[in-house]
Amino acid sequence: MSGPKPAPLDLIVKAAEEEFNRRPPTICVIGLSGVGKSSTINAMFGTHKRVSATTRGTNRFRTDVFEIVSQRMEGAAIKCALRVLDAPGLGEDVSLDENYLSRYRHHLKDKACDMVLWIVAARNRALALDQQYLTRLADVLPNVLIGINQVDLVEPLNWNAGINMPSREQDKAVKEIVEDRHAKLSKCLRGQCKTVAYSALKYYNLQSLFAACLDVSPPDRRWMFDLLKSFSTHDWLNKAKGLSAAQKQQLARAYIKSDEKISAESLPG
Ligand SMILES: Nc1nc2c(ncn2[C@@H]2O[C@H](COP(=O)(O)OP(=O)(O)OP(=O)(O)O)[C@@H](O)[C@H]2O)c(=O)[nH]1
Ligand SMILES: [Mg+2]
Repeated sequence: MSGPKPAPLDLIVKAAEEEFNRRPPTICVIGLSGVGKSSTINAMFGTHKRVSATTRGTNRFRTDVFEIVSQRMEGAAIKCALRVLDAPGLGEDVSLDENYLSRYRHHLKDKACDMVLWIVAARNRALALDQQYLTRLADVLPNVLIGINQVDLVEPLNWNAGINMPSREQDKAVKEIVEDRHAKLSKCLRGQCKTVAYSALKYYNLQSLFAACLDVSPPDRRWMFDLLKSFSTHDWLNKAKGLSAAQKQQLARAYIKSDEKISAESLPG
């Protein structure tokens, strides 16, 4: 017995593009000022949101829609869209926080977001502000993931640039940080949540963050986020200063599964 005839590729592409137009996948990023919200979105999705090392990079509450041409599907490029809700970091100015919080609440309550990525900086151990904000938004935060960014800046600040990974000491510290932040932040939420440590700047562990984003997004929308992935193992390996081309290739092979193309048949019918 033969199954249904697979739809021709151009029909699948057309249907996918229509779905992106109708309701673009939407991610909301929240976190204190300068934790790397915009950098994280740029690293995962290849967008060009403004990043700043000094004063606020994102200068007002905004909903951006980015057009992204996905090359992830076998045999075809797809015109996709991504909606990002982003605000200048909370906690930057007490006179602005109430406004941002109520706007986040408004958007989240309307179920306009598929998922929320709550970002903290690995070196920040003063979590009271994040706890306060999480508690105030907890009832409208169903699909939330906690990201711990900037792990390259964890003490004793001896990032292993040769392999673009934390040093042994940093790795140990990062594990302690993940345990501590997870306990302190997840208790403010109403359900379970996952916590992932990474570095947007170094592309370190970005794949784990991305996979966790897929996990928390609604199952029927996961394929859309998956098509939007705009980084690969090479982005991480290319920043490893001490690896030979052969070593890079060997490592790339070990991680290649996560970079594999998506087949048209795996998209919903
Ligand atoms: N070392 C390091 N620096 C990072 C990382 N991610 C972001 N940064 C830096 O942190 C600074 C702030 O990054 P942004 O992405 O602008 O942070 P933001 O949270 O969007 O900031 P606001 O929009 O002002 O709230 C910039 O100088 C980035 O280059 C990281 O993983 N490691
Ligand atoms: Mg920003």
